[in-house]
Amino acid sequence: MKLKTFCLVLSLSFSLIFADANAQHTMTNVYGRNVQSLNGKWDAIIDLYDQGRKNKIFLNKKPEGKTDFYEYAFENGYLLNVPSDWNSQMPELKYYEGTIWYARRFDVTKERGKRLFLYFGAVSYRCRIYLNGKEIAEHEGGFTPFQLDITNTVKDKDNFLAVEVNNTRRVDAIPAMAFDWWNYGGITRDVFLLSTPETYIDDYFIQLDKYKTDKINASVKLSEKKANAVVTIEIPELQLKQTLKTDGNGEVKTSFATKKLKRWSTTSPTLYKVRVSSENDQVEEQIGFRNIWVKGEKVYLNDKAIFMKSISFHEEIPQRKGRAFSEADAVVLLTEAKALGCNMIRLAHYPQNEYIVRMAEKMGFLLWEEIPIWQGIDFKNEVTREKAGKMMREMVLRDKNRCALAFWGVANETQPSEPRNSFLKYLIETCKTIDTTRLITAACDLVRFDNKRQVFTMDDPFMKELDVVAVNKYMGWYHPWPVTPDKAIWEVARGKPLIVSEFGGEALYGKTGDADLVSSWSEDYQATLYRDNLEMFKHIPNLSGTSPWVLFDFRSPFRFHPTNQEDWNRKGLVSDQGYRKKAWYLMKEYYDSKH
Ligand code: GCB
Repeated sequence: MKLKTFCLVLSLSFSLIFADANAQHTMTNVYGRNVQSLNGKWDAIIDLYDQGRKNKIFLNKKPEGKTDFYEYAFENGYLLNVPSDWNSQMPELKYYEGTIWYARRFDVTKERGKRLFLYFGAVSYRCRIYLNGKEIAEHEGGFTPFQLDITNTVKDKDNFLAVEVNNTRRVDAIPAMAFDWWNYGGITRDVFLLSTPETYIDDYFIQLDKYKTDKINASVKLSEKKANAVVTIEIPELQLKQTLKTDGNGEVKTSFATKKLKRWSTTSPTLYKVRVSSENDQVEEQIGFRNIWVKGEKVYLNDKAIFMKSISFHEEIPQRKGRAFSEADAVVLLTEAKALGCNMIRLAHYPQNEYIVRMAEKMGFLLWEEIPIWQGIDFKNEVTREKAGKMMREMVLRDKNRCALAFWGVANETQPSEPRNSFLKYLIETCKTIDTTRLITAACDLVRFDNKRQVFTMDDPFMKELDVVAVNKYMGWYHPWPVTPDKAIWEVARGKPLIVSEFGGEALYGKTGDADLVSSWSEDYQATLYRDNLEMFKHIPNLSGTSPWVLFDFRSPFRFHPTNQEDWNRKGLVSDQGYRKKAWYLMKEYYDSKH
C-alpha cells in the first residue's frame, strides 16, 4: 500500500473506532431542565495498554463458579472526582495520556411517558459509554456536550454505567499533536440524568433581530415532527406572549414587536425571563437582547461603536493546576477580568463550560468562542473536517441563545493553503446553517513588516471570509521591533475592523531585571513590552479591540525552561498564584482610558 493510502486507511480506522454512534447534540438549555446529578466520586481503572475493552471490563463481572476469576474490579480501587480532569487528582496522572475507565452505579425513578437522557458536559477527549454491560455510544471532542437517550436501556435499580475515556493525541484529532496547553483528560464537566416528557422541547432560538432594535425573532422545535401541537413563548416582564401551532416539522417560527425592551449591554447586562411551553413540557431561562453588527472598520453594539477590551484565559484554575468546572471557578476567572476593566473575553482556545459562558453574560462580557483549530490541523483529512463541523455545531447549538456571544472563531494561527481555506469555509457554512447573526472571525498569524513600505501588512486570502479580522502578533517577544513603536504603522485588513487577538511576553512573578532584555524573564521587561505595544496600537487605524495573551499563567508542556517556566507559560498578567504583575496595571490603565 502506498504511504498516503495507508495513512488514510489508518486515520479512517482511528476515527471509526471513535465515531459518534448514538451520541446526540444536546437539547437547548440543559441547565434549565429536570436533572439529577451524577457528579461525585466515580470508580476508576487506569488502562495504559488499552486492555479493558478487549477483556470486556464494562461487564463488571464477579466470580460465580469455583473456577471463575476476573483480573479487575471497579469497586475498592481508585476514585476520581467527576467533574474534574484526572491529571490534577493523583501525582502519577500529571502527564497521563491514554485510557482511564470511570464507573458508577445509579438508580432512577422510571415514569411512564417520560424519556431519560444521559448528559455529559464534556469528556476529554474521546469516550465510549457502556450501560448495564452494553456499549451505547461514542463521542469525540473534548469541549462540547452530548446526550444519549437511555429510556429503553435503563433499569429502575442498580444501573452500572462505565465510561472509557481516552486523551491520546492524534494527527487527525482537534486539537492535534501539539498545543500550548495541558492535555487534561477525564470527565471534565457535569454529568446529569435528564428527564423529559415523551415529546419535549428540543430546541429554541430566541434573540433580537440583528439590525432591528424592537424585533425579537423566535423559533421552537419539538423533539417529534408533530403538526398542530401548541407552543407558547412568553417574556412576562415585557408582557409578550404568543401561542402558536407547529408545522409538519414540529416547529414554530415567529417574531415579537416590543417597544419597552432594555437592551443588554456590557455596562448594563439586562436579562429577561423567557418561558417556552408545549402541551406537556416547559423550559425557562434568562435571555438578553442586543444588536451587534459591523459597518466599515467598526463593530457596533446597540448602534454604538464599541472597542473590545478583551482578555483570554484557559479553562484552568492555576492554583489548583486543573480544569475549571464550577460556578465558583467561573467567578474566580471572570472577577479578575472585570478588575482589569475588560468588556470581552476570548475563550481560549475551545468552548469553555456553561458556567463561564452564562456568568460572563450576567457580568456584562461579550464573548468570542472558538473550537480548537489550533495551528497544525490535518486540513486535508475529510474525517477531521467532519469532526470539526460537528464540534462547531455542538458549540453553536449550545450557546446560540447567549446574547453575550458576539464572535464565532473558526481558527487560531493557521497557514493559508487550499485545503485549509476550504476546511475553514466549511466551518463557516456549518455555523451559518444554525446562526447567521454573529460575527465570524479567526485569529490570523501572518502580519509582517514590509521593509520597502515601512508598514506592517498581511496577506491572507482568508481575510475576505471574515466579518472581523483578528491577528496574533508578539512584538517585542517572538518578533524584535523593526522600527520604534511610535513608527510602527499598520495597514492590515483596511476596510474591516481589526482585533489584535494576542500579544504579550513572559515574566516570572516577582522577578526584577533589565527592562530592555527579553531574556530577563522579568516583570520589568514584560512592562516595557506592554508599554511598546500600547504605543503601537495608536498607529493601527482600524483597531477595534485588543486581547492580551493572557490573563493567568497557565500550564503547558511546551515550556521547558527550568527556572522561569517549569511547565508554565508565563505570559499571564496574573501569576499562577493569583498575583498581579506590573504589566497588569498598564493594561488596566489603557482599558480604563478607552470608552
Ligand atoms: C500563540 C497561541 C497561544 C500560545 C501563545 C504563546 O500564538 O495562539 O495559544 O499560548 O501564542 O504563548 O506562544
